[in-house]
Amino acid sequence: MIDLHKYEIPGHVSLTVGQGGLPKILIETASSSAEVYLHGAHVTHFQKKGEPPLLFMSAASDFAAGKPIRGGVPLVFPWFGGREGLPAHGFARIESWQLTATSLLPHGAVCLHFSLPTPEPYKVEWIVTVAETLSMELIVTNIADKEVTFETCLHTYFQISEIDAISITGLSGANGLNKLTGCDFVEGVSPIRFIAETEIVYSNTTAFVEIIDPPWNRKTRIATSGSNSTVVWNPWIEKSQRMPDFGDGEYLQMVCVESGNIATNSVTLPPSAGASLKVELSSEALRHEP
Ligand code: TA6
Repeated sequence: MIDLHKYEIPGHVSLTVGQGGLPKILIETASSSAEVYLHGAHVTHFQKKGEPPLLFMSAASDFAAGKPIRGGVPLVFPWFGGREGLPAHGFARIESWQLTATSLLPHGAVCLHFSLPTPEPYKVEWIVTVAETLSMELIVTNIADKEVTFETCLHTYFQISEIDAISITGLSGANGLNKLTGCDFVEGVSPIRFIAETEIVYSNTTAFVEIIDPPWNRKTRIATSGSNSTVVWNPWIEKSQRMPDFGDGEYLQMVCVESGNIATNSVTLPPSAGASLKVELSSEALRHEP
């Protein structure tokens, strides 16, 4: 067992035992705090000082080998969705990752590097930077001698005041596929609001998306690079009741805005080539109170 304590940075990075006895990394900066489990290299918490948490975590989540954590930022790789006889959303989020480096950057940001001990054909690196914002980058390199095709997605769960109070902007004009009806459509100009179970995959879209949360006076921006797909998901009542690792009423306090490359935006890499998916989460007040 590698001695992980060598990666600690006093006052900024510490290692502890989290839920389910899983190793957890605590990060503190002048403006924020965060938590990352080695299980799935899963960011489970990010909160700016003086604000509610930015990420949602289910109180019913599993924290166990072989099971995904429900909330935070599940790392979806190398496929999105279900595969017969295989783990949904790929294996990356249920594998134990290696912490390979930690550093304190100028201006006080904390940077963590992880790698996924996968067999060929992939080399997979994950970089999490905690500051006033939360930046996450997934770098996949093809180390085989033939091309590979895969999907990636940061399946981010956002904490919100109330599902019927928020709206989502930034996807106007994007090509949407409603996964519940199977219908393709072009997103209109009005902000997206939620009145029922919602699962939409937007393709060929690189615009930043914002979650507008008036009761919390908060605007959360999801800015990306290397992402061509966005998924917007809320399970609503019935699906929430069917998920054992999710509270029946928790759909009221969360929304998923997921960034990556799925379906028609899957990634194909020739030998030795690499691809980067980067997401930066930031928040600001909607109204600057006098
Ligand atoms: O991103 C939406 C989705 O594909 C939904 O179909 C729902 O299954 C969600 O992901 C959560 O998937 P999970 O495997 O984490 O339960």
